[in-house]
Amino acid sequence: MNYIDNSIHSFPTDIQGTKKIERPLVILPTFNEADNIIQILKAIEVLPVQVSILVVDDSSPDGTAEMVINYPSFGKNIFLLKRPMKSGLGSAYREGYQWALKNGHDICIQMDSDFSHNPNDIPRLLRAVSNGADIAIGSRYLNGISVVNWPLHRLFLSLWAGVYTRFVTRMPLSDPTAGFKAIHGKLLKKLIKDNINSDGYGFLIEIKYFAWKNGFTIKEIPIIFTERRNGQSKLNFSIKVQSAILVMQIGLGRVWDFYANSRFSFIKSSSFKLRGLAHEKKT
Ligand SMILES: Nc1nc2c(ncn2[C@@H]2O[C@H](COP(=O)(O)OP(=O)(O)OP(=O)(O)O)[C@@H](O)[C@H]2O)c(=O)[nH]1
Ligand SMILES: [Mg+2]
Repeated sequence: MNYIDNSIHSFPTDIQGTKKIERPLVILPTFNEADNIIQILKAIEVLPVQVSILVVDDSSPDGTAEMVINYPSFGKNIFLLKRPMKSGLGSAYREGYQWALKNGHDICIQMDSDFSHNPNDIPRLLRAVSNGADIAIGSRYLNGISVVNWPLHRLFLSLWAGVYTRFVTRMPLSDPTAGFKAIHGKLLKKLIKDNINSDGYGFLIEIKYFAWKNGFTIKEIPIIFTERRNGQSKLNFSIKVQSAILVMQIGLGRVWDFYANSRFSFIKSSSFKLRGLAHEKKT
């Protein structure tokens, strides 16, 4: 892994009506986002809240990383974590979180780099965390359906994934597969410490389940989600299947916990760790 890691400057932040957040970091995972990356960097830079940006690029063949390096404010408030090969969205975020903690950021925003997530919603997510949430989730389905320009089959898939995930995990969220989030450093530290480790899109679900299971404060914020502006989706069949399997693993873990905690007290003390998910018992 090659860090292009210039020294970080501190960006005092003042979002109206909130406590001061010292150093928010926006993490932008990219794979072949050359048609979006400059526009999104610009859109984040002009926000009324000052943030640093970390692009986590998996050596995109279309030269996304080179465009970041050549961007005027690269090295001031914009940084690049370049990885040798395409390694999945979940692992991109995990490495982004590790980088954030190492560099003293106390809050992370995670968002797509294709304008499906509107940069203008960043201050609202930050405000929710500043006001006490450990994780603020940009929800597409909190006030009805707020999705623009998606083909019908894509919308049905997303709605079905939400119903399936809610049913299996029992998480009381309107949008359990959402990807737009702000996360407090306290939760980030625990995520890294407990080594949650799914690599793909399932990570977006796993992180919420982890927060919910461990009693962190979750707040959903309504957003409008728009079909990607340029470029191609990376969401393929195998990613969908992997995510469905991860949710099923969570469900099996819940069943195991239920029995371990009730009928089969002789296995009560055992700890059960699925690939990608550490189940903690509440004391
Ligand atoms: N670093 C890295 N980024 C990735 C990887 N896969 C996807 N991304 C990025 O993650 C974000 C979400 O991916 P998308 O392809 O937009 O997936 P999606 O938003 O679920 O699907 P669409 O709505 O169809 O665009 C985008 O910014 C991608 O460039 C990966 O393996 N590594
Ligand atoms: Mg997208």
